[in-house]
Order: sequence, then structure tokens, then C-alpha cells
Amino acid sequence: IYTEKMKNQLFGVPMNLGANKTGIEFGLEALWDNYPDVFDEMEVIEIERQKEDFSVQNLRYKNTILDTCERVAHTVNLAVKDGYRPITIGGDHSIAIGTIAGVAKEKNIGVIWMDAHGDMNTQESTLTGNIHGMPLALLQGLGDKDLCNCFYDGPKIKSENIVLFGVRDLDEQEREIINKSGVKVVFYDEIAQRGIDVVLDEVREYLDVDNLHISFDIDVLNPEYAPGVSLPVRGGFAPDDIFHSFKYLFKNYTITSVDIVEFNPIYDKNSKTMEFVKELTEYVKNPD
Ligand code: 6HN
Ligand code: MN
Ligand code: MN
Ligand code: MN
Repeated sequence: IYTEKMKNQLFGVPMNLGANKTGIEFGLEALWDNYPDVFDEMEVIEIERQKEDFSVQNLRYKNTILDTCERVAHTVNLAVKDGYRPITIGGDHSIAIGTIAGVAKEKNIGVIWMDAHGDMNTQESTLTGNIHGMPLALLQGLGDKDLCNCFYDGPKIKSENIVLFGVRDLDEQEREIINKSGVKVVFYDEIAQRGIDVVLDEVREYLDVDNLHISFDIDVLNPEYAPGVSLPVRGGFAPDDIFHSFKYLFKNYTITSVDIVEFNPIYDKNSKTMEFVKELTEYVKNPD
């Protein structure tokens, strides 16, 4: 299938509470200031701080994240209904709870989650309490009920329609949750060993869906190329690998929607990461 021409709609969500790390919230402004031509039509969904119950230590800022994701889902959902391809720039990865809910309400989608991490902790398994380590579990109905029921009740994605791509850092209990769930995990090491083309073809064969959402965590890149993230992990992709993969995915699926998350300008060096985010956004806006 070739992706039909789709209009894009660019959203920005300056969330940092899911990572509980300063800096991510300045990512959008940095992009805006430096590349106004790429980001000027971006619609920002603001964070409205809610009253938090800090006795719930293992779900840090749950109420604000839930409120934000409800509004993100609503906005993304309207865009999808209007025939747009929403591109959402973070913010930390917790915002995908909202973006994917917004798309999944209208369309049967698969998800490729490109990330150095698994993002499949629950409030029981988490070592940090940071919700950006949980969205992929929540989207399958695993974890906190309220967050699982964001936008509409019930799981958003079937486990068999999810591929985790480029992973190289899982927590021990998270690994068990992933194995039990049946999500397909493609570790970065395997991609490096077997070659990205072989692996992408296998993903294509495995993920038997027409519509695909790409949830892209910038830390899937090697920190050498993209140091501007909150939780860098050794190893990982070069920018060329990512553009190659995106081209392949756009050619082989209808890409309904894309997240680009975890850009943290405070840790960037020579604007490398910012430039990458700009180029990836440009590609997604005009993939042919
Ligand atoms: N991300 N597994 C760690 C945690 O806190 O649960 C790291 C999560 C990283 C999440 O990068 O989107
Ligand atoms: Mn992530
Ligand atoms: Mn990550
Ligand atoms: Mn870890």
C-alpha cells in the first residue's frame, strides 16, 4: 500500500512531568525560535497543573498527565476525523497515552514504538514512578485504571499489533511484563547484527495492519548524534538509519500519525538533536 496524500496537522505538548526532568518543556520554544518555517503552524496544547496526590509516589503527576492526555486525545481525534495526519511533538513520552487514544478511537492501528526503552512499566514494576516509562503498557490496558481509560474506556492497541524497535535498556520487571504481553521486541543489537533491511521486512511481515502510528522517542538514536534527551542510552541508531526506516514505513503502511518525543535542549550539543528533530519533522510533513 502506498500512503495517500494526507494533510498534516502539527501539535506541540510541552510536557515534562512524565519524565520529571527539567528541560523537555523548553523543546518546543527552541524549535519554534530556530526553525519558524517548519514549526510556525504548530498548535500548542498547554499543560494545566492539577492538584496532585503525592502519596501516590509511583504515579508521579498522574492527575496533570491524565488531564493533558485527555485534551491531547480530543484534539488529535478531531484532526483524524477531519482527514489529517497529526504529528505531535513532545514533551516527554507520556503524551502518547493521549495521541494514540485519539487515533485509535477512529482507526484500527498498529504501533511501532521506536525507543531505547520499553516504556512498559506499571505502577507496580516502576523503579522511578515516572509515567513516561509506562505509556506502552497503559495503552494495552496494563496499569493504572484511570490512565488506561484515558479518552475512552478499555485498551487502545492489541499487543500483537505493537512492535518495540531499537530497544537497549529494559528494567528487570519490565522485561517480564513485555514477555507476558506478547509485544514483539526488536533489540537494537539484533538490528545492528542482522541489518536494518532484513529486520524491517520482518516487521512488515509481522505487523499485518494497514494503518500505522509511529511513536518516535529520540533516545532511540545513539547519543553521539542526539545527546539532547533526558535519558541517553549507549549505542543506537545514526540519523540515516532513522530516515531509512521512516521511508520504508511510509512506503509500506498508511501512516496515520506520528509522535516525536523526549527532545531536551538543555543536554543538546551544537544543536545536533534540534536539527535532527527539525529534519525528521520536515520529512514527516512531506514524506515523498
Ligand atoms: N522514555 N525504564 C525507565 C523508567 O523510569 O521506567 C526509563 C523510562 C524512559 C521512558 O524514555 O520515554
Ligand atoms: Mn519513550
Ligand atoms: Mn526512551
Ligand atoms: Mn534502566
